[in-house]
Amino acid sequence: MKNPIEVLHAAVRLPTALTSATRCALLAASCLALPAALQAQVDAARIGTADVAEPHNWLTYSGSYMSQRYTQLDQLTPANVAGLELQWVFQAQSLESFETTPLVVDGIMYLTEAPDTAVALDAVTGKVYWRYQYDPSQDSRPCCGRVNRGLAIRDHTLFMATIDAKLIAIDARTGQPLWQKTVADPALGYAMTLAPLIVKDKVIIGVAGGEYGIRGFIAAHDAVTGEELWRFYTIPAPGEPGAETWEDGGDAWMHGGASVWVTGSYDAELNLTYWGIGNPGPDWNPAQRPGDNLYSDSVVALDADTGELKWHFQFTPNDDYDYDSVQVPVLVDLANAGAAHNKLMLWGNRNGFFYVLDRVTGKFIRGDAFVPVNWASGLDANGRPIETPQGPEKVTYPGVQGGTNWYSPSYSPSTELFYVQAWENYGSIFRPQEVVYQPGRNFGGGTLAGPIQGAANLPGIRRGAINNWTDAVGSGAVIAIDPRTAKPRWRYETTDVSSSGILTTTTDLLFTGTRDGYALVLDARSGELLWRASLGGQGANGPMSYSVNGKQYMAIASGNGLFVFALGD
Ligand SMILES: [Ca+2]
Ligand SMILES: [Ca+2]
Repeated sequence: MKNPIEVLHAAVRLPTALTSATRCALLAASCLALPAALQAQVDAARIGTADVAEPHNWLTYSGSYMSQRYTQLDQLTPANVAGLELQWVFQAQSLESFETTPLVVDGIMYLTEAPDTAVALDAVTGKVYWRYQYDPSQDSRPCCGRVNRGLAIRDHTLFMATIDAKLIAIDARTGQPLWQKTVADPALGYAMTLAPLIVKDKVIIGVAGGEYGIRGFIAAHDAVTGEELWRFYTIPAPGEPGAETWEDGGDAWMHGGASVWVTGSYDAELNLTYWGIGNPGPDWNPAQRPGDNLYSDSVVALDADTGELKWHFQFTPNDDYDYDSVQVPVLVDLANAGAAHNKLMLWGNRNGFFYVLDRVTGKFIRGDAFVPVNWASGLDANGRPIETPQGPEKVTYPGVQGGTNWYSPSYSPSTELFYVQAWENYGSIFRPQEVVYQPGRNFGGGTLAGPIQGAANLPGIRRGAINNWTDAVGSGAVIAIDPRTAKPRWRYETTDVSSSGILTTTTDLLFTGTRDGYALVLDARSGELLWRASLGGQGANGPMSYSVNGKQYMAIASGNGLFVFALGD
């Protein structure tokens, strides 16, 4: 067997005169080496077909460009899933929120831990090959934790978007940084928390900071040089189409938020990349920004080569409630579902409504509430909400964290159902206040209250070690929705709301996590509980599946650990 240190040295071409110890120190990483498996190149074509051609790998954040979080791996079935056994655990060194979806390429797993550390592991044993820790600027000021949701890979390069708004390229074989580019100024509230999306020769990213009066954008960088190739501002400047939806006539558009903090999707045939856009700012005081505030709370379809806008659909015009529409655009090909063709987009929105859109044109096909909603009585024929504002000191449903949020839903082409983690019967009282824009300062424009005196007040997306949640402030459910009707097919109630994503399989399993520490497997057709394990920490990532040497694994986060399961030998 080859000495792993020698393999690693060959890869990075360190001067041979250095001692092994010096070499290890220079690498600022563990001295274990990656096996040769990574020599195979990951290109966009491979990402585009991975879900079908190589389901043993997980090459992009949502598992495929369609973002269905659905795997063709079929070793785990309803009949045997009760035999799952823990294989290994990765314990993050960071105690900040652990929201990464790992990538797996030919037996190597790549993940991130907060704030901006990339790690390469053996996907069979959990052994760490290398760690690359980037220390972000103290200027960074994320609203909601120093989160990182994962990496992108192209060729031998990993891409990480940092909390201080840098894009960093890392050599996947060694963990060595190759280049870094400043994307925006963290002192002004810009941050990045998403996993980048590779489309052809480009790395596509977006900026968070919707609570700090930023002007959001999506940008494509050259994957080799890091140079910015195009930038799409999510708020039009005066004179551009859509600028008329910022009716104040002043500078509201310059600080109007519309951030981008969850990874988009891509349709190679249309060459369109789809991204969900966050709330307008100030979050809770719409009186300071009259008009529909495009493209906040919208999905945009951009030409992947140029960044040109092809269409948009706005879910929540002139949002009062911080209903970021950053959810992953789930692309499905489904016949007889209301379009002249099969190309649809499904969306479980933070505003409490589920939508079916035509992804060629952006046209609304159907939609319905999937949780109790009172800010609107329904959707009109064009999908625009019929608003029913509740007024001062009244409870608005869903509350500020929404009917769902950033965590990934799933679609199964096998069951033809869409699955979403929902927060039900959960409300907030919104108290708007005038706020003056100050660079880098919070621009929320109001305060919030929970409706239940003495109960756990307005949960953050994260929580501490003790779970004091009660049903009085809302409950959670996994809901399966039929896209042909927009109606629920089944619900699986949980004792707490959840911030976990969902994975489905071709064998009709559904994997998810809960905030009270369980990993769950449900029957994707019926919602019946098939297996669960108490892992002791909040689930806040997207479970994913891969296989190595014919053995299927399922990885799910709980607390600050990644737990990897497979059938016992
Ligand atoms: Ca409004
Ligand atoms: Ca927000």
